[in-house]
Amino acid sequence: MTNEMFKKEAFKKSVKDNVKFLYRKTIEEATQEQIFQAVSYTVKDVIIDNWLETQKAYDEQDPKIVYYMSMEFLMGRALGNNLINLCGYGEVKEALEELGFDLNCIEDQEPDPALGNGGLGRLAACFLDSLATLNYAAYGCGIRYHYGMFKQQIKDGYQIEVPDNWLKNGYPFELRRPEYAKEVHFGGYVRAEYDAEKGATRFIHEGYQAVKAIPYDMPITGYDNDVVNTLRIWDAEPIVDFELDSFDKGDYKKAVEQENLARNIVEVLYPNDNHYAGKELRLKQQYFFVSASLQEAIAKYKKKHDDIHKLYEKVTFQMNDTHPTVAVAELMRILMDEEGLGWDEAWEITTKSVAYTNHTIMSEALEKWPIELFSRLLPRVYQIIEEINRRFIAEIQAKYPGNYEKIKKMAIIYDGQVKMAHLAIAAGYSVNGVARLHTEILKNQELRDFYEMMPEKFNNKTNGITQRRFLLHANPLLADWITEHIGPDWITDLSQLKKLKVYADDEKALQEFMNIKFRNKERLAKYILEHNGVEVDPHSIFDVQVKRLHEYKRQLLNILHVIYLYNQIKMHPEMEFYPRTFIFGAKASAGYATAKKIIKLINSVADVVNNDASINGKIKVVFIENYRVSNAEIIFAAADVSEQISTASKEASGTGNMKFMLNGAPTLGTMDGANVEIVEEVGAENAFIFGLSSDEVINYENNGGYDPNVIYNTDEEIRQVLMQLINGTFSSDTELFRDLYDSLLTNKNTDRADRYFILADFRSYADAQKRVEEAYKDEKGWAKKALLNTACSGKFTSDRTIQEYVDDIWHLDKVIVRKK
Ligand code: 26W
Repeated sequence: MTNEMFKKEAFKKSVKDNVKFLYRKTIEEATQEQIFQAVSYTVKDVIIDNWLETQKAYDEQDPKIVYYMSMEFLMGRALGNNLINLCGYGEVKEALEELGFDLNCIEDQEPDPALGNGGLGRLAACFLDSLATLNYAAYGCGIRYHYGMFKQQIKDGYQIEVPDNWLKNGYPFELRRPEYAKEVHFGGYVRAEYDAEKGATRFIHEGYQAVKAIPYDMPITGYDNDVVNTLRIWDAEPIVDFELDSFDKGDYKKAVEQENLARNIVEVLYPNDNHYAGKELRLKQQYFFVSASLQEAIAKYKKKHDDIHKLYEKVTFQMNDTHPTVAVAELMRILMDEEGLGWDEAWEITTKSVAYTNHTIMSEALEKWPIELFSRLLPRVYQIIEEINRRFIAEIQAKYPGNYEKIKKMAIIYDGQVKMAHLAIAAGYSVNGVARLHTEILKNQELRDFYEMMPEKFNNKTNGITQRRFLLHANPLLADWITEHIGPDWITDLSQLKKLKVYADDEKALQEFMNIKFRNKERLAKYILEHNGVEVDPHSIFDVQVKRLHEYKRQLLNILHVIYLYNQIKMHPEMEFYPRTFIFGAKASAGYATAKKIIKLINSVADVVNNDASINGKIKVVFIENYRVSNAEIIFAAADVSEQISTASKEASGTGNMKFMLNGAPTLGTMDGANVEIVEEVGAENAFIFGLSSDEVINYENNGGYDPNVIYNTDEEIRQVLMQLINGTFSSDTELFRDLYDSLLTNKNTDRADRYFILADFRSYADAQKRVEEAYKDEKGWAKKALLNTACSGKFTSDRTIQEYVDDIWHLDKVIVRKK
């Protein structure tokens, strides 16, 4: 696939010109970073034309628009992805070679825009890619954090967080749009005023602090269709620049406060994943981007339409988890206070415009704001939520007369807190989970009362990932091989991959497939040597667990099993053992002590195991520093085994599991999240499943947990592994891992022992690992499993997910931009 716009000679000239104009340098004098900037500007030129064309098409065709509201967009690098989607990657690579540059190295100059934590943020990025590729009008709405996800360094085995100053050199793929600035108000008080003419009370917000929201647009290119959608992220600026004379006016304090508010609000992404901390600044961030985005959406709608009552026919807002849920009340406020509608009209429009996706059932992730904080920061919005709550409770009472338990469980405001999930469900016209099992758990456990009261709102949308980034860009060798065998249609229709099934017994094809895997393993081995200084053997099994560090994801189970294997090899040196490289990558939230301790443990085990000559390099343990989107692409392509070992019921979906599968790595996992559907697609014989089921876990939880001490006392090998945490095997400080040891065996006031069923699942996990080894030794058998994983991964494209959102929730129209 080629693109006229990237004719080599014209491209080279444009890059040279950009280097000259931007840096007053010749190509020979420019640094790699400067070449990156120059190339990016050339690519942006191509994009701008399509961007304008897309805007024009939207103006003419007036499609319904989805606003995907998300605190996080984990975009990853844009240059390579844009070249892929513009079908210019090959030409540009060659053009740069002729200029003496390697496109891969140029791509490496780009900072990862990491405006997200993990799954939820990366999903938002995949969705934008699919929306543009499928010709739907969509805006991403978010925050232009000055500092994204921190960079992780490992020092002495410990995680160190380093600020991610991604805007340091200027980011070429963004466009500042000051002409669309909006004002957002915080604090102050609400004054009620009776309007005799209308016979109605008006509410006037006064004494507030104001912040100016300035949008920056990032282009989202569709694949080979000339569509360019927009990710609009908001930056904050003070309304009036700090003026000395305001001191005289007595406004000095306020001027300083307003300036500080603007400075702080978008400074940094909260690095918590699945953990609610209740920070005031976070609520400010939420309201800031939600208010600016809604104002913009309504202004845009009103340019073309004069009946605000029909807003929902042209506009829909998807709330990515509860983080933007204040949108419900803010939309009500705008419709009533600014558009002059009454409550009922405003409520009808709102409840036909907002929809909610739930991404987690971890109770510690639920957002519940203290009413003191909420009402002080957002007095008018709070007032509206109170009224929504009052009416919602009346509805509950009408449906369940006298049942006060229901009110206690379902009210939006209760126990001095505003419960954002309840607000999202009460107002949303759709509530969806992100994998079949997850949605069932929502309906039958977590949100049971809501499901009972309004079953029609609930639906499932199993997550997906974009094959453009995670196969076409990440794994060019495999992408080419697939295209040679089944043609290029898989790039926009991933179900085509099933055509590869005919090669499942074709020796030549299997051989080629595994050769590609081997070359990708060499590429990763090189990366690990360069970045970790550890040599790993690409002939060993690459067993990979990369994801955020969280107890429920059970990296601890993985590393305890490594210790167990190490003990086995030490005890029986003659035992047959297929060499294995255990690869980890994970960031821990800065304040999550247990997670950080697990990182230290992994690195401590790595130190001992990697340096023990007596095991002949049979096991290597590698912790890849600073796991992020850009190195993820290299890692997925090189994996033999995909570790998806969360405690069943805890992982809403997982999306890494899909990226591994797409790249031909069988899943070693529990029946959790989307693993269930992965196994359904690929067949149980091509996965390695173990552990308690979600029903069993939930059953234990509802009955006070289980007792891990029984296992500790009866299983000698497990006991040995646990003892090694506190006997100096992995640290001269025998107390270093005491907390981890205790967490597995001792009930605390707040927590049950082994909350995540690590000991309960240990034997079953070890057996599954044994099965992996046996299967891997059968070379042809393994190749077949690997190939079938790729062949059966079609369901897990975000194109399918997005089409389901469109069909069942958003009802968007396709827009054609390309006129050819
Ligand atoms: C308030 C703090 C906070 C921050 C982030 C709470 C919750 C979150 C996210 C919802 C956590 C998250 O990323 N969840 C993940 O979402 C993915 C996309 O749907 C799923 O694949 C993962 O299973 C889920 O953990």
